[in-house]
Amino acid sequence: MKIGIVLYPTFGGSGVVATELGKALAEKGHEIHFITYSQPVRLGSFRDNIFYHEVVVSNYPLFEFQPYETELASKMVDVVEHEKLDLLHVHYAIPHASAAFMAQQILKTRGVNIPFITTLHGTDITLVGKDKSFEPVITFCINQSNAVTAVSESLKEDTYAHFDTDRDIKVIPNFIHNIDDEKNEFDIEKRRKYAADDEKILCHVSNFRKVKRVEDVVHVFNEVNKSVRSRLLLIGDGPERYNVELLCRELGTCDRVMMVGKIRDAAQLIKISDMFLLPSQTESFGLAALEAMAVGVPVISSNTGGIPEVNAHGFSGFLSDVGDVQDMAKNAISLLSDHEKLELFKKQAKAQAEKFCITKILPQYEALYEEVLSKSKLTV
Ligand code: GMT
Repeated sequence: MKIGIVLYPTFGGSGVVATELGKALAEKGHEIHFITYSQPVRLGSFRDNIFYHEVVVSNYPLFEFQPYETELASKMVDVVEHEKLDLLHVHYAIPHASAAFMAQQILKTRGVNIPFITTLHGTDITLVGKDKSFEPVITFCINQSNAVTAVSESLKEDTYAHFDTDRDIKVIPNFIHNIDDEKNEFDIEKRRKYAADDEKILCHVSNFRKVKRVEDVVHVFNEVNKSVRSRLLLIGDGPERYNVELLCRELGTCDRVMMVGKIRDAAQLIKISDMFLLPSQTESFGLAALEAMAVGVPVISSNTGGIPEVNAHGFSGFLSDVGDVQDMAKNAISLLSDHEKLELFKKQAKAQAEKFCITKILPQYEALYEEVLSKSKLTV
């Protein structure tokens, strides 16, 4: 199949999932065309069957806001027509699904029939619960997509709660492309750069937005460090970073907290950690937690949204109510202070992640593509 994948090229979960999906499809022989405004961060170096089409946004002085959606729709029209794509798969509804609908309508007037699939990722749905101004467009796009998928049962339910739609939404969970591949060998020398052998490492990866509650990460760490000598590894960057730095100064933990900023291959650093913290306010899936589990790192998380579908309480880690940093710290200490239990949870975390291996998920997307294509051929 020739598939156009529209995505955000950034470190955000939807972009990571879309890029890894494209890479896996390309490995199976499909021809993949990524369409977005800069090279996806997870794309890496050249690969067979993968093409990248950059959407260049004009900065004509009249525009106070650049018309990205229009440029994107135009690029989709061009790529579909000239690369003879079979279907479009757009990740994140805003504005990818509405741009895809526009491209589809334009192509119809040129005698080209192209179906599009929308994958809902989280904040494209949950954000709308707070900002109703998006609602008419998103409802329309959900109803007009040739198929809709959501990354968790929880997100599917949120979609029905926030939007006036009863259309079928297929849950296809996020996945892990390479479970603990050879690149990510445990590296004791690397670990020693961050912590002494008798110290534990707690880790958090995110875009440091409010929804991630990174300050809770610091509070949990502060409690843990009182009982178990530890270090905190913070990976990523975003609007809350400064507040987090202030909190560390206030608590006097700066010398034990390492903020490494945005890095491309976080798995190598996550792997030297003993525990991953994800105390989010809401999370449709929690890909960062799954990526930690895949390299054998247990997860202490909140029990919100789709996280309980990923992190199995008492098996791959522990779940607590949002904001209950005391409970999170208690669970963390119970694991970190018991060597055998920690080793068991590390193994179990990896076993839980294997349920989300790409080999189980890819066929679900391929089957959906086939179904959508055969339905769209019938309607021509
Ligand atoms: O909100 C983010 O952190 C970014 C966002 C995205 O689309 O890039 O993440 C959402 O999609 C991820 C991939 O499906 C999920 O793993 C995240 O849980 C989800 N974030 C939220 O729901 C807050």
